[in-house]
Amino acid sequence: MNGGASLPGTAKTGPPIVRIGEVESTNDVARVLALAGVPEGAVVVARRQTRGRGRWGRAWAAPPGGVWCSVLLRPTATHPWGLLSLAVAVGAAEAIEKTTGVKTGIRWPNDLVVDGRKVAGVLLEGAGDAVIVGIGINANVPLDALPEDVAPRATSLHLATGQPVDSDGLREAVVGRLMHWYRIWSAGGRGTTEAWRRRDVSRGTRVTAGSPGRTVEGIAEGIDGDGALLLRLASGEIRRVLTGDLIPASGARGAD
Ligand code: BT5
Repeated sequence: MNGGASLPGTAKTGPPIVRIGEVESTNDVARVLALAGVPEGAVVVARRQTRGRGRWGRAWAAPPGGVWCSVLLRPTATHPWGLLSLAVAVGAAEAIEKTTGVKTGIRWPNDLVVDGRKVAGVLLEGAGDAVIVGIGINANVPLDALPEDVAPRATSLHLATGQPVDSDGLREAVVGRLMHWYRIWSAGGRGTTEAWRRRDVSRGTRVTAGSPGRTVEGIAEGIDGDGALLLRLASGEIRRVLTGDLIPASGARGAD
């Protein structure tokens, strides 16, 4: 199962787990592994990232105390990635709940939210035929270690539970649930949108959706069967938004 890969810090059997102290981004390391032919299921985990990234080239703050990891997948199915990214968010939310007991919601498409604040994010990137799933969770990250503009909208599991979180246990649970939902996605994704909808924290709230420079405002009405956001515009028209973000509309309360 190891595909002959001989990497420092890897497990003896099964896909490797590569542990790194400090790295720019675990997704970059996973990408190198992917292009080198390392098998599906390999995990890269870092204590700290110096150039963690989110979507659209945004920065992801990743000081010590978080779960910063990337999982290498080699999908053979051709189902939309959008659905896979929703499935990953569901899996991560389940793992957080199972490990810490903290009720975790999802803000479209895949922000994980606790008490209205972002606790984790998911980033899917292609690497040849492989897909790298990057997951970042503020497990024990002190909020004052986050940039000033991020901290007020963020939280940590330590803060939510009042006690330190077992980061390794959490990461193992996240990878376990991720692989579970990945298998479901590979088999057609049945049940994914339903599981996602049960965690939807934005439904019924006024939001701005879309990608940078192309936004539209309306009331979030959940997602359709493909995982697209359904937005009710002022005109009453329902607009499908396939990719992008969701932010509370100006003047509106945070999506909690
Ligand atoms: C995400 O992007 O939420 C995806 C984050 C993925 C991070 C993981 S860590 C392991 C792997 N390696 C990487 O380099 N990345 C992945 P997006 O939806 O674009 O959200 C980015 C926004 O979240 C930023 O613009 C900030 O507003 C906010 N943010 C940044 N760091 C944060 C943090 N630690 N906690 C909460 N919010 C944060």
